[in-house]
This record gives sequence, structure tokens and C-alpha cells, in this order.
Amino acid sequence: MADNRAYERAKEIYAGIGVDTDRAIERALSVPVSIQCWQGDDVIGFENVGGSLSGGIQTTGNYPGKARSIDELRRDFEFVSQLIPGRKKFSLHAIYLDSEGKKVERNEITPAHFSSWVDWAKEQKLGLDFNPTYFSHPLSADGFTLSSDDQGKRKFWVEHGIASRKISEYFGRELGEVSCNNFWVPDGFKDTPVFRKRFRENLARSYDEIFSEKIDENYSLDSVESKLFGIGVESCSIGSHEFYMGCAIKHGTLLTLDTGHFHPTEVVSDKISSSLLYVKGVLLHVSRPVRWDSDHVVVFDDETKAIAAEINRGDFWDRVHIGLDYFDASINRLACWAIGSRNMRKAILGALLEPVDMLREFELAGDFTSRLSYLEELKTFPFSDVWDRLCEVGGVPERDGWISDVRSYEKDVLSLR
Ligand code: RNT
Ligand code: ZN
Repeated sequence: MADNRAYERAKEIYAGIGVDTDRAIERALSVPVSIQCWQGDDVIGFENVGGSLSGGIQTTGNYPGKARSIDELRRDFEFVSQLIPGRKKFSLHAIYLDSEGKKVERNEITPAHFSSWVDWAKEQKLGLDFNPTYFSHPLSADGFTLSSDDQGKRKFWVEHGIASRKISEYFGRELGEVSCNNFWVPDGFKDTPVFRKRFRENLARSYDEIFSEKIDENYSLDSVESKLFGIGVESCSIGSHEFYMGCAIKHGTLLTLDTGHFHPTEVVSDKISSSLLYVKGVLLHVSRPVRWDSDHVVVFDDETKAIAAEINRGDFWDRVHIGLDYFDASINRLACWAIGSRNMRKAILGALLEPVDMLREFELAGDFTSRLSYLEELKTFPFSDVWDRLCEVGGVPERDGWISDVRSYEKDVLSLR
């Protein structure tokens, strides 16, 4: 139980700067956070048993107990979602299809292969998001998919993209909550190319084909994700930032901003307000790059806080979709889910506890002294008492209470795998 006196005192302190903590908690709990299915099994999926990850992304570590079947992945997430407060979506990749053991080519996937996920999501009261999978496949082995100069290959991947849009639309229609369908391709060169133009033209043509049909935006929103480099794709990513900024504007899609996909001194928090001047919306892939796009577990760091603050300061809650994208195989995978998701929710709460109107007024009046004074003092306001209360209202363990739950599950379930 939260210490009520501590919360009441915190509430008074925040009221002193014009912030209503009860309202901030309620709003923070209502923001959907999309949690990546792929943290549960190291981005392997269920397309073929024993498949391996390719496309320049890597999970490192071999902590025991990863989910080996759809059923295990669902059980794991059901357990961990009780430790994560607030509204949640589950983000599925195409390779997590439920084909009942039958081989299905990626250009032949249909809503039927995901109907058991929809049933599960309904039962668990989760929204769903989708991602076509352009990696870990023989036809992506040479490093090219939608930008391939081999027309047969390119066609196969275009068909995969078209199929993915139907699945995402199906999610939205069935669940009554829009599904984001995120396109990321690993295409690029290890060494300096001489004809980048050609591959970028191929990629552009592929999206013209994929997005040629209209899809009901109440059900599905397409999004496109740029990248700087991948392992083995160091010299040139075909789908660069400029490529996708243009693509999102041209096709009216969302733009995915992954926190690991830019030069190390660039920050996504600074990109949101610019992007939203020109694109319909943004899908975030909140991650933690450590020296490279390493996809470490999201911690409660300055950039995660700044991203949430920026959404609130710009009143962008309706246009920014928050998703997580990290995969750590070196520690308990359920703990990874819990830590990163709880931290994202903390950052959302922190953002909603800012006296935004007052801070904006200081700034517009040129009073940067007050702006910095308040921003710094706010850092030691009693945030943790409000967070504990949010956990109580959200029906999840407070503070370190969840850690022993994960340990018990590890002993009772994961250690038997
Ligand atoms: C890769 C991209 C992409 C993937 C997921 C699994 O660098 O970030 O979003 O991480 O689709
Ligand atoms: Zn990503």
C-alpha cells in the first residue's frame, strides 16, 4: 500500500505549482504504450523452429528461459503485464504468426494467421500493432528486400507489405483500437556503393506499390522507419532519414522515430515537433542505444523523460504513438519487459506533472531565468510518491514489489524450460 500521507503531501506540493496529481495519474494511465513481442524470445518468432535473426540487428546474451512457443510467449506476457501499469498494446511482427505448424510464405500471410492473437488480445484487453518482417529470410539474405534490383525479390517483398496492411487493418477493426503497421527494412551496403540512387528508386517504387490502396485509418495507420546503419550495413542504409521523411509525407503515413537510429549526439526528443509540422503522426520506437543501436532495455534516463515531456509540451498526445523497441537476452526477459515499460510510464507521468503553462509563459516572456530555475527544482519534487500512487491506482506492485514476482515466475516456470 502506498503511504497515503506521503502522497497527500506530494499532492499539496504539486498543487503549489498548479499541478493536479490525481488528474496527472489518470491521464498517464490512459496513454497506450505498445510493448514489443520480440523482447520475449530474442526476435526469433514462430515461422520456423530454430530460425535465426538477420538484417543487421542482434540480440546478445543467452539467459535461460526464453519463450519457445506462442503459448509460452503469451503466458509470459500475461504474467508480466500484471506488473506494468496503464493501457497497453502488444506489437507483433509477421514472424509471430500462428500457422499451426504449417509453412506459410511471407507474401501469403493473412488475417487468419493472426486470429488467435486477436482472440487473446480481446481476452487480455490489449490493443495490437503490426510489423511486416523484412529480415531473417532467405530472400533477404543478400541484404536487400524492397530496394532489391531483382524484380522477383522486390515483388515478393511488396506482396508481403500489402499482406501486412490487411492484417493491421483486421487488428484495428476487431479490437476497435487503431493498429500501427510499421515498415522497417534492413536494406543497405557494407561498403560504399556507387549507385545508391538506383536502390533508393527501387525502394520508393516499392512503397508506391504497397501504399497504392487506401486503408481505413480508423483501423490501421502505416508508419515508416528510417535507420542510420546496421551490423554489416555500415556504409549506406537505403532507407535513410531523408528517404522516409519524404516517403511519409508523400504517402500520408506516420514516421517512426527510433531512438537508436540517429547519430549519437542527435536526439529524438528534438525531432518530434519538426516532424509533426509535416507528417500526420509519429510512431516512437523508444530504445536505448549504448554506443551503437544496441537496443538495451529502456531506463529512466534524460532522453526518455525528454521525449515524454516533449509530447506533453507540444500537446501531441493524439499524434504520437508510443512503442518500445529493445531486446536484451542477457538478463531475465520478463524483467526487461517490466523495467522498460514501467520506465516509459514513469516518463509519461513525469511529463504530465510539469506546470507546462507556467513554463511556457516564462519562455514567451523571455524569462529564461525562471524557466531554468523551475526545471531544475522540479527534478527533486516528490515524484516517487506520485509514481507509487499511480502503481496503486493501476493495480500493480509498487516500487521493488514486482521483482520478487518475476523471480517466483522464473523459478516456477522459466527454469523448467
Ligand atoms: C531495427 C528496427 C526495427 C526492429 C524491429 C524488430 O533496427 O529498429 O524496428 O528493431 O522491427
Ligand atoms: Zn525500431
